Amino acid sequence: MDLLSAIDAIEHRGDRIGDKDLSHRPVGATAPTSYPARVPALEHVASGKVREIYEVDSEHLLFVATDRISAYDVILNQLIPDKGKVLAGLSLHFFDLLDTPNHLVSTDLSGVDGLSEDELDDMKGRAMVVRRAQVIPVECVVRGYLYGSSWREYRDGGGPTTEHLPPGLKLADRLPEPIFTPATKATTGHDENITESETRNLLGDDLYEELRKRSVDIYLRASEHAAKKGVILADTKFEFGFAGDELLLIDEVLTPDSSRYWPADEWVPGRDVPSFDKQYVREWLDTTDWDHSPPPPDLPDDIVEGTRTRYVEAYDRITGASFADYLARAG
Ligand code: Q0Z
Repeated sequence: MDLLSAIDAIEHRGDRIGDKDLSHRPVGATAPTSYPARVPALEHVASGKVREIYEVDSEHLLFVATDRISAYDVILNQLIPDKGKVLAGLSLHFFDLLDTPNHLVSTDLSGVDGLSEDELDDMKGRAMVVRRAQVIPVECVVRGYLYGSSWREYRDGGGPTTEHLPPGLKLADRLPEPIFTPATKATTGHDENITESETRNLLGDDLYEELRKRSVDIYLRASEHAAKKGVILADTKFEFGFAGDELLLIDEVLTPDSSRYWPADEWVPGRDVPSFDKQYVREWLDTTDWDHSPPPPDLPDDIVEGTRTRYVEAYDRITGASFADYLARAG
């Protein structure tokens, strides 16, 4: 580890990411995509569990997907090599495919001043210059299948996400049509599902209708695309923002971190469905006696490698392209 990174690491030891207390985490290798991540030349704007945002100028941000991984809502101690590049590659694939107004400006970082060669090298394939938007404070969730928090609401007698659902559905059933089930970022760090009327009150009817229409339309197009590859897009979450009067799709799109992807041949209604990307690491974690509160156990090297392989397979399968080619093109 170089000296600057080491100093930076120590200075940021008390940092929190999202609402998680990460002070238990070792100050280890500190490439910009590891924890804690800082790019000294740029002002740091926000940290997510696995993403970082820096300021480029008043109208642009640098959006970086790190190799961090979370499981059971806890950030694990090990990085998954290339995971951030897989997620960035998937977002780029869908920005291109969907051709809907979005925040992407460029993956070429040569116009971002002050980045070192090491930082540029580390960010290749995982960073995007994006238009800075005013973020709409509602997570635009679309569900085509009954799972996760929506299943729990349904099973327990109903909740905000089940307002428009018929009776008699089973866990993981396909819904008669996709439903728009917005959520707000609660202060607990967990998203909180909100009803249609709560969302209309927050956004106004016009913006509500626009976001619902755009979100469901994107979900339908992406799920048709996934279905051709033998993949079910069970649900996904979009964020939107305004740049001037333009409504843009922002943030990551249709990545395994923002979506629930299932291998179609493993979908059995009435049963839990293994997630494409995280099932493998979860199954290893389940062999330990970890209670899902920090600190998590260290992942053995073979589990790190196996997890990386699954992310790369997810990229190849969902895009129909080759992650090796993506890396080669990214340089
Ligand atoms: C997205 C988030 C992350 C922490 C802010 N184009 C944009 N303009 C303005 N703000 C955002 C975006 Cl994408 C924005 N988030 C979510 C992402 C780390 C929080 F990488 N926060």
